[in-house]
Amino acid sequence: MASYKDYMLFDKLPHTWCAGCGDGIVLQSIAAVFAEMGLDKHDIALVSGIGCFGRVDDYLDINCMHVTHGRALPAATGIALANPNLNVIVTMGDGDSVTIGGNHLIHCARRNINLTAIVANNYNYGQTGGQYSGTTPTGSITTTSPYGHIEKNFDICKLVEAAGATYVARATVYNPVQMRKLIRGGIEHKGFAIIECMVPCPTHYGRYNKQGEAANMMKLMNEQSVPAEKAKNMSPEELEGKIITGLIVKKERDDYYTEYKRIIDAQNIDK
Ligand SMILES: Cc1ncc(C[n+]2csc(CCOP(=O)(O)OP(=O)(O)O)c2C)c(N)n1
Ligand code: SF4
Repeated sequence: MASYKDYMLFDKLPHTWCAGCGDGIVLQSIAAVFAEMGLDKHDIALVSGIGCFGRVDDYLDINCMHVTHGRALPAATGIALANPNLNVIVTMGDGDSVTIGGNHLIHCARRNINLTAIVANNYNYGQTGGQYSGTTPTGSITTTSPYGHIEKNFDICKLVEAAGATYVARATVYNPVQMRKLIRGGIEHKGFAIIECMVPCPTHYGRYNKQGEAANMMKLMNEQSVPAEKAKNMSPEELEGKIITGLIVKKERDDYYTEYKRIIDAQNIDK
């Protein structure tokens, strides 16, 4: 039985993340799922964007590509279409995925590109000093909203569901067992899968919003969590400020490559 350690580059440690950062829990979860599934390293291609979470590829002993901020999804789309047999994983922060890269995200979901997007949502731009992003909750203090953020934040799962994603899930680092299960489900799913992983950034978001140390931030996340099944029977008012966790969407629809191949085959076009 493989171990998560088989997929890690331990000589690259110690990592660059701050003490208490949630990114390491997501990294370990990803490597553990590779091990659990017994994936051959050559069958995995991981594309990461820029940011604190974008550093996950530094510590993984698999094929990785580190691309520009907000552009991980188009790079991964190219890989998924060129070699449909690969397990294509994309790791992005909330800034990367739904702020600078939001356009790519909705079109990947709409097209149902066969890849697994893993988004570490820490409610801010961690690496550049804690500026607000598209997911920063209204009223939060960040370096660019010192009097409280006035904008309405994106709900990543609702956004991609509306755009056509066929697998949508969310977990917090308080519950890594659930996180692993959902990441595995995403990799096994054929089509666009996204797992939003809620992670604490104690250095910026936690500090500015007086949420205490990482352990406290994790406890808070757990208190705010509501299982997706239970949330179905709750009103929007009851769900205000809550984090809906678990599998939110899973449906079957041909992925982009399958649709494309069908047309090529039907018209007998020379490939
Ligand atoms: C095109 C471009 N714009 C801006 C930056 C500067 N930049 C680097 S990391 C980052 C924020 C990353 O935030 P997020 O994606 O949420 O990841 P986190 O650091 O929070 O994990 C920004 C704005 C950049 N590298 N490239
Ligand atoms: S700045 Fe925030 S997101 Fe970045 S490593 Fe530190 S705790 Fe993690």
